[in-house]
Amino acid sequence: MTKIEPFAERIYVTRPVFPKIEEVTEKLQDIWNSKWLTNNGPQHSMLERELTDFLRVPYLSLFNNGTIALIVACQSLRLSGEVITTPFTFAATPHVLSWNNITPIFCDIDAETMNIDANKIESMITPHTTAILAVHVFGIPCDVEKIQEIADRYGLRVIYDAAHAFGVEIGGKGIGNFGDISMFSFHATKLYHTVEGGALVHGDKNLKQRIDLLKNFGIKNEEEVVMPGINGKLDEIRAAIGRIMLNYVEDERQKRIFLHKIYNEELSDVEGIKIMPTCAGVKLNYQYYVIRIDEKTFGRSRDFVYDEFRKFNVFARKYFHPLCSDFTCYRQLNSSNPANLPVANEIGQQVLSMPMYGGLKEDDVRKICAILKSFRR
Ligand code: T4K
Repeated sequence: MTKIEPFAERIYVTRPVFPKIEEVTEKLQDIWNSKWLTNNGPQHSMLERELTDFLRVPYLSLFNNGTIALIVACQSLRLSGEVITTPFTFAATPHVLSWNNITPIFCDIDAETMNIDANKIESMITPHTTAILAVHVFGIPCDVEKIQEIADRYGLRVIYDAAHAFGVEIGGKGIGNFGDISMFSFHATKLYHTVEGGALVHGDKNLKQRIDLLKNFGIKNEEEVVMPGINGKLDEIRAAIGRIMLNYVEDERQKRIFLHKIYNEELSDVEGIKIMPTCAGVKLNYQYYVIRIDEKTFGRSRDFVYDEFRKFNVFARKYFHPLCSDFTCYRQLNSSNPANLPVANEIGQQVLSMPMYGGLKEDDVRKICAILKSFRR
């Protein structure tokens, strides 16, 4: 077998999409002419309208990042007590509950979708439960129907952390139309970004008013401050970049669809590697490409692969390991007991997010897969 040489430069798990600098300069000139830098300026208003259309949702409020947006989502619904969520997510998800003085209750995940297991939610409900905070992890939709059915039966609110799910549609319906509120992250590492940024989407006009007050210190007018709000505002420069980036998102998605197919082609028959699930009736965004490595049948552990990849200049990531339930701030919770989370604990040891961004070439992906296959024993 021929020896595989390391990549000449580091291959990261992702790379942000950069717009043409001239387009940014042009928009900056508009901002300079307007003498308006932040606090609900014209770029902000236009981006809110454009994203409302793009995501096919009734109402949308922009934010300076997805985490502040989620904190405000909990405030806007006046959540308290306990909220049922997933341990298999980015740290921000349970942290927004803690910032609202709410106890996260970790529910196990589904072995296929890696999302909260809707069949296990009901057994975790107590008199203190006020909501379900589910995550469409890696852009794969949760079981939205079952979650809503449980929420309706118990009078619970539903918030979706849709940080990974920009542009995803279920049966032609924008994914932001499910639950009470959904949050999108527009961080630089996402398929669509505003450098840093995020949004809350929902179907209730009064809720939009409340959310918009909460993200602006609760200021109603110069004489009245009506609630203890925060500063969650997106500035004009990032809103303008967001407007430009809307023209890039479909092209980037198409490039990732192509790379996703190459990964599938190379890896679907490799014993011990599980590729991403497919979802009937769902328009996916192909933001991530995540594999699961079964040590028994692949002959090597995920951690071995992660370490060895680095020697070839491939910087894959263990999204999401450690589980949130293993963080020092959460592991004392009853629901964090690994016996309660067998699937999440198993998947947390197996997942690896592979490099995925439009700038990758077909040959790069084929080489990454060849390196991976060379590790097999
Ligand atoms: N909920 C969920 C489920 C989330 O995944 C996230 C964020 C949130 C909520 C919170 O939303 P935000 O408040 O962030 O809007 C990254 C992102 O920073 C984070 O937004 C994202 N999830 C998470 C999954 O990934 P890190 O700590 O892994 O990022 P970092 O800096 O290691 O970047 C990853 C790779 O990207 C680097 O190895 C190289 C490349 N990179 C990164 C940046 C920032 C670049 O090439 N250029 C860059 O500018 O969290």
